[in-house]
Amino acid sequence: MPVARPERQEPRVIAHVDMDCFYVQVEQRKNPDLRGVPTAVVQYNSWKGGGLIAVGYEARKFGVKRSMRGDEAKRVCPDLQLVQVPVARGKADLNLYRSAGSEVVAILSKKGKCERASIDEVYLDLTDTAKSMLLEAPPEGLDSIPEEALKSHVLGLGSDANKEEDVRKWLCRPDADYEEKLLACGAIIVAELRIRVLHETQFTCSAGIAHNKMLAKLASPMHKPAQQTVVPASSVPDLLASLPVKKMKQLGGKLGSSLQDDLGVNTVGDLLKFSEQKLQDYYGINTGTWLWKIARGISGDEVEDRLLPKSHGCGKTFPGPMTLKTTSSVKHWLNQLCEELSDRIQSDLDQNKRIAQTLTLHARAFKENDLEPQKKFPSKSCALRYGASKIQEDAMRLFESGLSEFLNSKNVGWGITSLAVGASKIIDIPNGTTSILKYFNEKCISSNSSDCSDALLEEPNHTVTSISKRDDENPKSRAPTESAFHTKGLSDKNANVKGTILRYFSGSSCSSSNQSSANKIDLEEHERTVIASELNSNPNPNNNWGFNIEEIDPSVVDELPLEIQREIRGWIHPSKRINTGKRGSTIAHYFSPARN
Ligand code: TTP
Repeated sequence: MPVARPERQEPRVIAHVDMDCFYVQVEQRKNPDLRGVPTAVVQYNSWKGGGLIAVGYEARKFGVKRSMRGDEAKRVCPDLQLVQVPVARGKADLNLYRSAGSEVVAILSKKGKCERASIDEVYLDLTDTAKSMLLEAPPEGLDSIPEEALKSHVLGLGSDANKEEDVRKWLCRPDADYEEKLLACGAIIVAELRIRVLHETQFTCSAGIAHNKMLAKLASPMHKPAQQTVVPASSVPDLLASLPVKKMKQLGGKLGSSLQDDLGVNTVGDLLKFSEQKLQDYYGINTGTWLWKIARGISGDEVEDRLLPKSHGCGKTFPGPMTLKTTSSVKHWLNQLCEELSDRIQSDLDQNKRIAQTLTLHARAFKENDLEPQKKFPSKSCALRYGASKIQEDAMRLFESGLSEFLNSKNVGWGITSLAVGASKIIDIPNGTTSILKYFNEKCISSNSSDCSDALLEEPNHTVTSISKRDDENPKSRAPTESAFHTKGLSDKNANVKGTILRYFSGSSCSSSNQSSANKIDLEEHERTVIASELNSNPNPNNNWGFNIEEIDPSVVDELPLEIQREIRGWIHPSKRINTGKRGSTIAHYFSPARN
């Protein structure tokens, strides 16, 4: 359920930039012969000419729509050029589009805090840039206003023959209040950015410029392609009065339906009839307040400083005759999807030092003689283990668990029309974080870094237990895996944990030393999580780790941070044990921040 965030008192200038028919533009840049020609990008399969996923604006004029299949689109527009999405592992390979999106993000992010919201959408917080402009070069003092800015659509300004002149006057009003002056600066900055994007990438984009993310996002598609729309505060009531609730982000689903069915609210403006108290009575305090605020165009959501995606996902649909009807066909396709997911999270790890923690499986399914057709295939998640084979294994188990729930354990025929796997809860690996492994990296370095990191990254979150774990089939990765990370649900916990830490203390699990620094950091991060989880679950205060202290090589202890040395020496010589209860002095405390 949506939650209202506190708004900032200071006015903000936020832009939402959305690329126009993005995949089509990428294909047109690749093949300039397609420019100006009706074009659509199709995810090809033999069923009715494949599904359209992007439609160029020239093709839209002929009535071609994304919901069409290739054959139907060709009937509507015989000259339509259908370009196939690149294929890898039997499914769409979107890398070309992803990196094209990154080119744009690189340009936009130079002007303000930038949040990459999807493959082709970005939020920008331009408040500081707009403030500087207002101080140093306010619009009314400029010799000329960029033409692109003059073409802006300013809501509430009306549209007549003198539109550009009206926009110029609006941008340069000396009597406007500070908030609106900032917005005018924002409009000029965005116009310049869009020109830059076009020059440097050959892509056009559209934008909404407003005082918050919600309004900017509503405005960006209002005038497409290659245009921008500005939302002055005074235009907000009119904008929302006629906006269907379902068009509002977060109101497309059940909440929006409930507003329509239970309260008779059809437009966002209709919400104004209800007091905050009334909305809270219906939907709870948080959501009630959120609804009350969006009805007034108020939203405190901040632009996050994030140039990288929040999650990774890959999916494939199996329409019509392609429907998957056997476990082995599902396994085949899940393996393809998981391989791609694994490649992507691995390169995120290598390039950006980020770890994904949760694996999720989604599917669309039907069953024979269905008496409850509204019942959906349940999405399932578990802790993500790195390494393609482990992801494949876990995804298959998630599928089996979801299928059994979906079928209610009945033995009936079923079909899968779509499969997707996702990696989420992505966290940065803090650079320079002190952790035990930092002190052991030199001793614990695999000769095959990917094997070692695979094993060590195996189970980032022990609390997720929806899937029982088996040892990996790869014997190379099994060695550190089986003892190090199977800490839950095993009877001989000591023996198990002993393997975890003593391997590093004795330096026996790995050898040689050519692992990349990225992988070293991965080891640290993961080990910290594992150790913290062990610490929290072990009740013995004298030996939190639950292994035989006598087996620790004292020379290794010397290399630890002082506070940890003291704690370990306290276990080895309990009589001399210092008080480690003080905040910040225990290993548990030492590692706990990373768990969050
Ligand atoms: P959108 O931004 O939704 O659409 P678009 O850029 O094609 O067109 P518009 O100018 O109307 O914004 O999607 C961005 C890209 O994401 C799109 O080019 C193709 C891809 N996409 C899919 O693959 N499947 C989908 O269902 C949607 C909606 C988009």
